[in-house]
Amino acid sequence: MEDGKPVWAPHPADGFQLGTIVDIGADSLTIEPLKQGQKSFTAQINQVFPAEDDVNKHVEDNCSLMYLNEATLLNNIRVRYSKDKIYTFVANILIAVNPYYDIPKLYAPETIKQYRGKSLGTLPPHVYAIADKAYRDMRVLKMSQSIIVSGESGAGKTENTKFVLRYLTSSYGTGQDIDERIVEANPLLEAFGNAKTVRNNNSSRFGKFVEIHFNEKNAVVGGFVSHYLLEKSRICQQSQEERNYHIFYRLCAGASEDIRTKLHLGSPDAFRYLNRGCTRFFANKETDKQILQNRKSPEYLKAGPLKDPLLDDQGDFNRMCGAMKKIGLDDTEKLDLFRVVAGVLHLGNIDFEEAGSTSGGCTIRNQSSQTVDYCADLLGLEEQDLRISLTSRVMLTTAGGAKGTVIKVPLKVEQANNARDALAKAVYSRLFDHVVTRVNQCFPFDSSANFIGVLDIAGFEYFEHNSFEQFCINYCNEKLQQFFNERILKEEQELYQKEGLGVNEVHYVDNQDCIDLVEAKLVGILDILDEENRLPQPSDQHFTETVHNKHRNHFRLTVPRKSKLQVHRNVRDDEGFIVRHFAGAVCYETTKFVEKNNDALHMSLECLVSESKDRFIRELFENSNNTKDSKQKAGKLSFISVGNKFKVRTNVYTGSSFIRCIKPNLKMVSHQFEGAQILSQLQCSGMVSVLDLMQGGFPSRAPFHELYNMYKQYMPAKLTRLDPRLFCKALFKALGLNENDYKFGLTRVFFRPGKVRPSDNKPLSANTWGIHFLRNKMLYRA
Ligand code: AOV
Ligand code: MG
Repeated sequence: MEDGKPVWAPHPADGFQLGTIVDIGADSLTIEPLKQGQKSFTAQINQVFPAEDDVNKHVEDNCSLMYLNEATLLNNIRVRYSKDKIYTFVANILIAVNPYYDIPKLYAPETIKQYRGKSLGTLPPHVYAIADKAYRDMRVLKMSQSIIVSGESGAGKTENTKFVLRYLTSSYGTGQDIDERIVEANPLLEAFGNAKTVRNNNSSRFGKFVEIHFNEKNAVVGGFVSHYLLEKSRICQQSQEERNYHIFYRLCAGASEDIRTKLHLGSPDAFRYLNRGCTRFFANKETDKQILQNRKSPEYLKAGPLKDPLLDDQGDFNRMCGAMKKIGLDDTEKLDLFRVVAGVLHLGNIDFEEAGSTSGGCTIRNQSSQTVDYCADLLGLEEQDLRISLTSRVMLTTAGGAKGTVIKVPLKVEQANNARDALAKAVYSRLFDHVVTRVNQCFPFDSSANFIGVLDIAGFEYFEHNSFEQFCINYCNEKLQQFFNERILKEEQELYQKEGLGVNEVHYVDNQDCIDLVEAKLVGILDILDEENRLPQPSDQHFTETVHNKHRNHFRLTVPRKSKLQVHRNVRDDEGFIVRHFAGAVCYETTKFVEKNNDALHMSLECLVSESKDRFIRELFENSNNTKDSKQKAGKLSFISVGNKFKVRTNVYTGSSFIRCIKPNLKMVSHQFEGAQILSQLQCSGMVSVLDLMQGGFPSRAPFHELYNMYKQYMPAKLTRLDPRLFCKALFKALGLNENDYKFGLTRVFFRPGKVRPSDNKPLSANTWGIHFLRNKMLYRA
């Protein structure tokens, strides 16, 4: 960086602004902004970056810029985004900015055709290019591949995942039902597993790994979906302005009269599980005002004041039914699903009040009596049994040495509320498991040679209040980040070493300590929580204290009060802890951690539903066969198995690709690029470390034998007798390439950033011509 040359300096809203250096201090610089009329300011040296000569220029592969740093990356993405070019490569990693509107033709069938069989880099960056690379790698290497899609909530993970699935099935399917079904399974999964949140109107509240399986001839034969961690707490309660799972509202809004009567459905606001915390009516919208005025209108009765103007529950219901039909669900099966959904809604309306007697127990409130009736009917239970099981629990006692005596303990109002909610969560989450299992039956396959898997899990989350759900999600992301670090950063350095390039090591933050903090045996937070659950009187407070005691001076863990983050000061030290994640510090409030880790039903309720008269309900509970171990299953074990599953999955392949999704603004609108916010996502996702690595390294490379094969026909016969490495040396000499721009490894040649130029309109010098020619002739990424 020199005086007078343009640089990128920090800007609070845009991330960076252009300026020139006017004075150089010990560790700070004085910058004069390029924009007229703005005052000079000082900035830390390490936060100021060299800018490209032409800041309006954009490139498809960020690595072909001259200066690789967070500022030029942000600028490149910004310029591209303003031209509707939402995809950008950083070497093999695809960055995808959510456009929040449908860009014409971007995903059209013609576009799918264009990308078929094309090497990465020959066409503009696209999610299809990544999908095709995965496919070609699978075919050539005869090895399964994974595509890992990550990013914040609302960044576009699920949409891009769907584009990958559609691309692969339509390009490499057999044109049979199966192809369509793999795509059509999504609306069904989303109806039961997605919900409106403050960050995304269609937020996935579960993680999924979708595998598309291929036969020996590399044609699609079937699919398989694994799911992780459905957010259960949402079933009973949602935060302000958020909703429960879509299916609840859609059923109320879209079901036929006949079904509505059968399931005793009314407007959504009649149900406790839907009417607390959800989006209230937006009375400023004319159409909604009209609906509201006519409270007897069919629209009002169906949608009620919880109607969300941004969502079309009725239309979505019809689309979901269409998808169900396409994947082969018949009417009986459909009704089975709806019956359970309605059963959960009615269950939520059951209320308790203190019993008059001295027993300390409770009874069901009078008004709820019809509700109990409906609920029992829909779930195939005896009404009387349901009443008893909700208000008392059966326990095995060891008192007085008489081991195994069964006693019935009355429940207090609060306990009965918890029992009811636990039952609702158990029923709904088993239903979701069933939906996934059923979906998997729609695209069965006998044998497969390889598969391409796409991982779409909730991105890193931090809210004003963060609870157990965020803790689990962020732990998952921590593991994902570690995998990314290892795969991209470690492997890259190892390659340089193996090829003998003598490049300095690039430092990146290893997050193993953070993962250990969560999952280590005995002292990890998950184990401490499990241990708390086993105590006779578990409490969130005691759990929190134990966590702090066991990790007094842990770099990754602090007490809220000591935190520099103002917002967390009001959380008492025994009410939470702060974890320093790779993507930033998050304060978790531990109220309900114990309860959320232990969704287990008490024994009486478990028995009740597993002996339901309704075959479907019975099967939901039979199949999972975890009656004995439900406590463990509901908490740590099922979660660890998520971690383990994930570990196994990602370790199997050597082939994996990454798509980093970026959310351009918090308002969820098109054409708005909030630079600072985007910059922080790029930093969080490890992209900035990748750039550091690339800037000091050699992001473009080509194996000698490939160059040899490509060029031998143009070369004198004498040269072609050389071994490929020597041949390339001779070739590069002949082309007059500058020796500082490339390095010869043992098996391939590496290029410095910015030295493999994409085609632009400038006339090329003899020097750049050589590399330019190389680029167009070959796949320059190994
Ligand atoms: P997410 O999966 O990353 O969030 P989604 O894939 O659901 O985010 O995207 C959120 C919304 O952004 C979608 O419903 C679309 O309206 C819009 N969108 C995303 N990608 C595109 C695109 N390529 N073209 C047009 N619109 C798009 V989450 O599951 O909440 O972690 O929790
Ligand atoms: Mg999603």
